[in-house]
Formats: sequence, C-alpha cells, structure tokens
Amino acid sequence: MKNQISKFILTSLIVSVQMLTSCTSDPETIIETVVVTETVTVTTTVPTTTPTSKTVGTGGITYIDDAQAWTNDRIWILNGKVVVRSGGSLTIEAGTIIKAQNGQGVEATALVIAAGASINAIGTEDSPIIFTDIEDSIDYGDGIISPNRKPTDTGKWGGIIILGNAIVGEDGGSDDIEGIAEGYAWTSYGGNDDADSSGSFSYVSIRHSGTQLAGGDEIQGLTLGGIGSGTTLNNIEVVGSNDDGIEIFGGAAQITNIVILNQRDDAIDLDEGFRGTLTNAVLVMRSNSDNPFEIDGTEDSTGTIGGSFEINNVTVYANTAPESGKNFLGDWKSDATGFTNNIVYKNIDGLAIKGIDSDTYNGGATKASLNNLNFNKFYFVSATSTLSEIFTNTAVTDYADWAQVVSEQVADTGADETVFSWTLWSALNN
Ligand SMILES: [Ca+2]
Ligand SMILES: [Ca+2]
Ligand SMILES: [Ca+2]
Ligand SMILES: [Ca+2]
Repeated sequence: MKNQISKFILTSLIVSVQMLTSCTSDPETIIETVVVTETVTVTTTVPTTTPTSKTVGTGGITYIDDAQAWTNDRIWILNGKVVVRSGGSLTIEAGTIIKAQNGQGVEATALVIAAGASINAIGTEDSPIIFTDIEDSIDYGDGIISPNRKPTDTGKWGGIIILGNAIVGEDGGSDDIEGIAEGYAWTSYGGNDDADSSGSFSYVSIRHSGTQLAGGDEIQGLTLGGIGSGTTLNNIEVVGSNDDGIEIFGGAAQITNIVILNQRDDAIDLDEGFRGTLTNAVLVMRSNSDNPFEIDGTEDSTGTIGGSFEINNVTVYANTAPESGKNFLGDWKSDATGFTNNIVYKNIDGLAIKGIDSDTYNGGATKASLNNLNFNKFYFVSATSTLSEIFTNTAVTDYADWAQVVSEQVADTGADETVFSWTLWSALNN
C-alpha cells in the first residue's frame, strides 16, 4: 500500500510540471516532456476490489426477475434452486466458471430458466463457460481440465433446466418439468410457439450433475422443456451426468455440436413428441451407461399433438466392458416418430440395440414420411458383431437396407469431430 501511494505522488508531480510549464509560457506553448525511469516495485498485497467468488442463492429457491450478468472475473457459486422467472434474463460472460453447492433432495442446486425468461450464455472455443460442482477446484487459468475432478464423477449437483413456449406432446399441451417442483408458474412449459426463443446457450460444458432433487427424481446435465427453434443451442458438452446427458421434452429446438461423456442413463433422451433436430454429436458411454439414444413419442392421449424428431451425424463410442444389463445401442419406443440418420457405432462387440418400436417403424429407411420411425445409414464398426445380433431385441427384419457392419469407419460418416477441440472430452483424448 505504501509503495502504491509513492507511485501516485510521482505521477501527480509529472502532471503538475507539465501544467506549470504550459501556463508560464503562454502565449507561446512549450511542451516539456519529463521521462521517469525509476521503477517502482510493489511489495505489499493490494486488496482486490472484486471478490474471488460470489454466491447466488440462499439454499432454497432464489428468483431472478430482472436482468443479471455473471462475469468471468470471479467464481460464481450457486446455492439451491436459482430460477430466472418470466421477464428476467441471465447473461453469462464467455469463460465464466460457475460452481454448484452439493445439497441433496430439496436442497439440491439447479439453475432454471423459466418459460418467458432468457439465458444468454455465449462462450467461445477459447473461453467456454463451465458449470461444475463446488468441490471442483478448477479456476481461471486451469484451462478446460479440472485439477481434481475425474470425468466419471457424477451426481454432485442438480443441473440446468431451460423451459419455453413451444408445442409439447402432452395432454393440454403443457406440463410441469419433472424432478424439481410442481404447480409454480416457473415449472410449467409448453405452448403454441415453435419459433419461441429462450435465448442463447453456446460453448458450455456442464459437469458432474444429477443429484436427486425433490421427489427423488434426478435431472440431467441439460433439460429442455418446450424450447422453440428461435433459441440458439450449439457446442454443448455434458460430462458425468448421473442421469441423462440431455433430455428434451417436446418443443422444436435445433441443437448442433454436442458431446455427452460418461452419463449414467441415456446420452440423448427425447420425450413428448420432440419436433426439433440434433445435429453432429459424439456420445461416449461409460461402463454403467444405459443408451446413447432413448427416444419416446408424444404423450398426448388424444393423439392430436404429434411431432417428429431428426437426429443426424452422430458417433457413438460404446463401452467394451459394460456392467451387466448396461450399454445398449439405443431404444426407440412409445410411438416415437422421426428420423435417425448417419450414425457410427464403435466399441460394440457383444452389444445390441435395446428396442425399436414396431408400431411406427416404417422400414422405408428414408424420412419420406416423418410420421413414421425411420432410420438411415447406420454403421457398426466391428470385427465380430453381426447385424442379426445387433438387432436381436427388435422386430425389425429389413435392417440390412439401412444398416451395415464395417471393419473400420467409412470416411465422412458419423460426427465431424474437428469442431470439438474446445471440449474436456477432446482435451482428455489428445
Ligand atoms: Ca431423465
Ligand atoms: Ca434409460
Ligand atoms: Ca432416460
Ligand atoms: Ca425420457
């Protein structure tokens, strides 16, 4: 502190000399330059004006109803449910690290963006936004890899829920999001606007989520309910979710560039007549993962609210040493309709598809009619597996029209992995 004062006085003297020189030489101006070469070494600790962390929430439910911004000059700590309600907005600066408290059950921490609210979390390839748990010691300057957390650590906090007003295949066209609470305005999602925007969510890594919330339900790393196509969703990584990686309830979201690593249940889970698209994904199973895809259809009992999904360009890294009853290769069920296209599976020896709902299976292997369940370009990379083994749990008989076993990956099939250099998955593998 003393040295800092000395520096201030020196600076003041220089300014004074220049002013005096100017005044006394009027009207002819002479500018005299004083060069200070003395080096001032600060040896005392200067108190910082910003705290190294800031806590949001008090352990119960905390509402954000205005415009808030979380910046990358401190660690943001979430404590309990932090809910951005309709009309509110949350901006998260590129590179920001957010850590969630470890509370269980009703005390579990989650970030909820309600329908009518917006999130603007826009990271970059060089500065992604990281959501993790409070015991993760990662700090600014550590890069993408945590010094202490393992990528298989799961269930340390709740997760992120974003809700909107797009069409949802549920009785009455709306629902309360599962696993968090019921009967609040902010838990409801679904409406009539498939072009609805909930903001932007880009270059975000979500880690170690999936602790049990109220009601004993777990939520996924990222839960989307009734999200419209006006929402920007791209470059999203979910690591170590204790439930699904991303679960989507209805809506028309268009999501690109996804990495799901080490989830316990399903990597991508679609429900309630999702009518959007998922494009370019890498899905990496651990020994106790369930499926890369768990796809359900509409839950509207009147049958009037349908909706067909599209999944394109995915590489699935299955697990060569799965636990008993784990690591299936996908489950399309409950009248799911949509198109799954250009999927590469690796590390699949001994594994099989869990099921393909025969009620809506078209077998046409094209998306000519999206009100059916269609598949195209499935590649199983294996030296030992056969198609009949892979499809043994299904009633499908014409799989050879759209699926093949290949000895190595065919060029330009599956995901474009070059876009994932910013992810933890890429850092761990390179
Ligand atoms: Ca789930
Ligand atoms: Ca499952
Ligand atoms: Ca699931
Ligand atoms: Ca589901």
